[in-house]
Amino acid sequence: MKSPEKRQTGKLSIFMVALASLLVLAPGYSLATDSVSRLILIELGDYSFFPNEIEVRAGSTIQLQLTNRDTVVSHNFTLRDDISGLDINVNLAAGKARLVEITPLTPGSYKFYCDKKLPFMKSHRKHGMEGTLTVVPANRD
Ligand SMILES: [Cu+2]
Repeated sequence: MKSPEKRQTGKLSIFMVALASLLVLAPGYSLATDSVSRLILIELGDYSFFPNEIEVRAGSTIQLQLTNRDTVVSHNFTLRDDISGLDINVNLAAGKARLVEITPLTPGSYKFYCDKKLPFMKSHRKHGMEGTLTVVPANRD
């Protein structure tokens, strides 16, 4: 028959195992905290993006908060690149905002633009509504 003292030790070792698993999990949680996505605010309006230059590190997740500041004109944020796999096309009616999350993996320089165009008019891109997303290698300081 087990003594009460032994049973106590049994419970304690179960507790220790539980504590150990928590400690093993802990680094995972802190990693998750480290990789919290960065929020970048981009305003669309007057045939331009502000800012129109964005730099991100390959493999990190970023959130783009896109806001159309114009009161009448619709715009969009288009970024398509077959090699990098980036494929964004977000339409924004006047005054609207949307949040887009991306994780660019391939270093490079990518053009984003507004592809809106009225018949017989220059496209918004030709008006200058264009910007650059630069993805720098993950290990660069
Ligand atoms: Cu536009």
